[in-house]
Amino acid sequence: MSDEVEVPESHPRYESLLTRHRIEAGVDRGITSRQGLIAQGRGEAYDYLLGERTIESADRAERAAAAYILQADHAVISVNGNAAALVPGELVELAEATGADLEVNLFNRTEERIRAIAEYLREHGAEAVLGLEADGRIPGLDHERAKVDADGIGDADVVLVPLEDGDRAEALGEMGKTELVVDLNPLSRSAQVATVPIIDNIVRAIPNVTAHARELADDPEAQRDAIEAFDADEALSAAERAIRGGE
Ligand code: PTJ
Repeated sequence: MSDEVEVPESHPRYESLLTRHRIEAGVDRGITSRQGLIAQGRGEAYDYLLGERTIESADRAERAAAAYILQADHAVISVNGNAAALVPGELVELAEATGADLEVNLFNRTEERIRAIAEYLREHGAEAVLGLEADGRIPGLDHERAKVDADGIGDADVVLVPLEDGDRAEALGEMGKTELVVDLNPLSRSAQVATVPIIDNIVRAIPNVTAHARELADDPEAQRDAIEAFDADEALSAAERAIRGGE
């Protein structure tokens, strides 16, 4: 997939147009679902109101998320069609920097899309991509997202779940897993139930989690501090204030 868009980098909406192009190309390539286009539009509206920047509370969330991943016994980064189209290389880098696994998990699941996403991640340097076995189930979910790899999300104690609806996030929480959610909507159910809600655009969030992880890697005390300093309710309120009031 090419990053080329027909607008110069100096265009004031360049980043936004590039992001749209990636989602569009993701649909053409069979990675992103058509619903992914709608989800992206929804996300963009929140991002616009946030000022298309990483607010301070989101940066603290990204640092806490990095610390949770580093401290995990087994961290898994769940990848859907939007995440794969927008930040394939960045997800691979985060996995490499932290030792986390990558697992494809889809709402609109088809074997074809799972394979296309796994291949796309491998093209971006991933060595192993989970999600094809689907030999585990998340209890209490009656849709396709319940299908996980038993030795992947099934076994994980920490799961990063970008851009999804809330019921799986809730079910993962009930399984006792620590959930790190990336979602531009602070009112979404997945953000509301997350241990760490990251209210930021995934294109900014993932590289920033990786940067924090690199900085925290050899410092367990700083990891503990990052986790202790983070307050999920405060992060949700700060994002809502920023969106509603432009603060
Ligand atoms: O690939 P699949 O089949 O697993 O399907 C993925 C989508 C995203 C289509 C599916 O999970 C879905 O329909 O999600 P929702 O219910 O639309 O929720 C997506 C959430 O992500 C919304 O709250 C959006 O505001 C948010 N969002 C969209 N784009 C971004 C985003 N958050 C962060 N960064 C974005 N770029």
